[in-house]
Amino acid sequence: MAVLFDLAAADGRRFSPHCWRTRMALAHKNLPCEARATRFTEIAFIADGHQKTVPVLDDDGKIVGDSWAIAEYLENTYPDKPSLFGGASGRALTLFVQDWAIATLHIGLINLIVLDIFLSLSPADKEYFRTSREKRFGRPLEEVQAGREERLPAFRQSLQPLRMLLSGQEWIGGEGPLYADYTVFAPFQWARLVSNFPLLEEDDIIRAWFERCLDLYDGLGRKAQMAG
Ligand SMILES: N[C@@H](CCC(=O)N[C@@H](CS)C(=O)NCC(=O)O)C(=O)O
Repeated sequence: MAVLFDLAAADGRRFSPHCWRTRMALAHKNLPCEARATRFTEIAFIADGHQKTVPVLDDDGKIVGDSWAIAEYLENTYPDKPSLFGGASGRALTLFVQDWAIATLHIGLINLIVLDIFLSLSPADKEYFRTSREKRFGRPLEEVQAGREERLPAFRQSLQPLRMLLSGQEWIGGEGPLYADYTVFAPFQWARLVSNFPLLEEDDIIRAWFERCLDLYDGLGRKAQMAG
């Protein structure tokens, strides 16, 4: 069975957005995997020792790092299984969706939940995460997250293109979910798993789509352990 090296919090919660894309992609392709708990401070010891980030897939000895490279590997290696992109044009358009998700969701969310992420980590990871992220932000994690209530309306407003799309179709992929859905699902799942901060209003159409994503593949996303 394939092994997916999957970022884990102190209590085993799997919260990484990049890893969630890959978890969903493997399920979409109907490929069973062992999602192996990996801490930030254990990434350097994965497989060949050359990996800097997770997810990393070990597919019967074939090591692939980077979520996009893994998606392409799965699409090319298992062409008879359900397509992740829906063809060459779909693959090209998915890159835009992924870029939007990173620029709008990952960047928007990290400022709202970075301290919650830190609090979920194991002691060794806490030290690594605080040092590396405070270097990146140039200030303490507490300050980055402070005042998030005031920034929430702008974050919600930034999701308008997604709302407009979902008002006319059930999935970003159209009639069924595709990798594009998973790239957008993953950062919301990240927030759900480490934080209790209410990101979306109760009646936000994005919520209904997110709930549909949580139900996919026998509730793979929903079964994941939540923030306590
Ligand atoms: N481009 C990579 C990015 C993966 C990534 O940044 N993963 C984070 C966890 S969500 C990580 O492993 N970070 C390692 C670190 O910060 O040292 C991908 O899409 O897989």
